[in-house]
Amino acid sequence: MKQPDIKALKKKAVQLRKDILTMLENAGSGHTGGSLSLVEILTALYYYKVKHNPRDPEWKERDKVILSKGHGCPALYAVLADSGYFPHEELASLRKLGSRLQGHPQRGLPGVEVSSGSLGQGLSIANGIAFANRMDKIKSKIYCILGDGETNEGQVWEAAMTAAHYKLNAVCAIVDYNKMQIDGFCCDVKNMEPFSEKWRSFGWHTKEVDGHDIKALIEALDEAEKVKGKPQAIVAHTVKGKGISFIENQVKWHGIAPKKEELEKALLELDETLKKI
Ligand SMILES: Cc1ncc(C[n+]2csc(CCOP(=O)(O)OP(=O)(O)O)c2C)c(N)n1
Ligand SMILES: [Mg+2]
Repeated sequence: MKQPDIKALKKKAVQLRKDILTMLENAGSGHTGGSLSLVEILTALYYYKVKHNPRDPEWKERDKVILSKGHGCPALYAVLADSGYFPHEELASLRKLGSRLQGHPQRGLPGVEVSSGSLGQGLSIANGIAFANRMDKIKSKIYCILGDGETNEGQVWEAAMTAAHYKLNAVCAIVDYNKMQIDGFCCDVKNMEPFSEKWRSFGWHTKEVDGHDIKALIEALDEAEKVKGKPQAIVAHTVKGKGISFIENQVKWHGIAPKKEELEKALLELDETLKKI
């Protein structure tokens, strides 16, 4: 197994946060908090774990990442552009009329595996792909990223039962467990605790990690890949709005974009973070 350069990946995460905030400010709308909480999860996936080829996005043997919490797509777009799926300049077209980079991901943009945004559906789609791959004897891993609020959706738990029943060990769910959703804290809206125990009792191999610790995420992903006969859930403890002091843990930052002065302030903070890596 290749050795990850954790320092380089941490720097990458800072650059991705800059791209995310810049494109959101330019769009004038979008989901800031839930994009920033995703960054290390996507970094560990795309720059370490996922078997993919940006020059051949439809390569049959590729692993697939499904962003079930589709509103976090600015983070996905930043990673896909940086990986070479489309030109970096295209990030400036986020949420513009006729753009391939809509407010929720759409098939048609290279690297987007599934159109998403209507919460609760991604895991069922992951199961379907895993089933099809099993029939076609294609060895590929299907990663499905869910929001914690998203798991209020009953369909998630139907899919969780299905994946365990059919022993879909190609499926790995990663929950961006930032403890918040659109209207407030998850524990107030609909408490999902004990959360990891739920996944475990549904028959999943379950691991909790610090979702901003790239090394811990990588270890959890490596562990998940070795599991036989069970789907795997990685419950990644994250902070909504991670990385920017005045955005972290603020409900109001769920669905708004930074204004020009806020962007400038945020970019300065990220420069400081970069110096400390
Ligand atoms: C089926 C459905 N219902 C409602 C919404 C509106 N919505 C968008 S984001 C969101 C909150 C999701 O919370 P969470 O999954 O925790 O996302 P995060 O905290 O990562 O932003 C809601 C209710 C939606 N996109 N789809
Ligand atoms: Mg959340």
